[in-house]
Amino acid sequence: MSSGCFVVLEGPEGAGKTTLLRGLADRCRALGIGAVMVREPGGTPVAEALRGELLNADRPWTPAMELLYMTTARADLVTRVIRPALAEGRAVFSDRFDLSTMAYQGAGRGLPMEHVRWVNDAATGGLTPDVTLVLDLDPAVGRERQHAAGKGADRMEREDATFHERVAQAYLAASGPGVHHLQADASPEDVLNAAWRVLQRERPETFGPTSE
Ligand code: T5A
Repeated sequence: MSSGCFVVLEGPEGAGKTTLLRGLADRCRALGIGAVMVREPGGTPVAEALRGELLNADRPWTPAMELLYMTTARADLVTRVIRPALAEGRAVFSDRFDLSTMAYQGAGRGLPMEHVRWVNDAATGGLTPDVTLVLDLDPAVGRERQHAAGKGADRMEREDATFHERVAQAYLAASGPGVHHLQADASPEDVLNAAWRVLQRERPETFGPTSE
């Protein structure tokens, strides 16, 4: 049986990850590609409960607690949902994963990157995405989009502009195997088409050959 394909969508607040995830889900459905969509933190009953606490603006989390709870939620999601789906040969799309922890708890909170990497590795058992699509967008534009959509600010979104600038810089600097940057100020349809071209180039056996 094939080992599936693990795709992660990343980027600052309001960059369009959820919108892209929906577009990818529709396209997979239309093409008969078996796909599982998850979000982080979340995706299991335990992880969704942790999400509620982590994003609750009234909770006094320390950076270390935040790191440990984010990765606890990830450990549950990886064990119960992501690994089993990949073992069935499915495509798994996750709205955020390990790069979020590097960007928010590492660059944003200033925790030592080696601690962030170690804890993440312990949580995932070394699972890494096959493809990471980073949506590049000025964080101020992302915030405007969230305000325009009427989204209330959660605990992370209440952090000041310099925090979100550090997060955005970490995303801009992200590189490595399977990491691709997409211009997120394009229309949702153009972002979806650009993402799909990357997936076809990276995994033609799952997403079909590119027509380029
Ligand atoms: N976090 C998470 C950590 O600190 N560490 C971690 O390890 C992890 C996993 C999660 C929070 O947790 C933190 C990061 C986050 O602060 P969240 O709500 O899931 O919170 O994350 P957000 O990024 O805040 O989610 P949003 O839904 O606000 O942003 P999205 O998903 O990037 O954007 P989306 O698709 O909802 O779009 C926002 C608005 O923009 C419009 C949409 O219609 C919507 O109104 N839009 C566009 N407009 C113009 N052009 C486009 N191309 C557009 N695409 C979408």
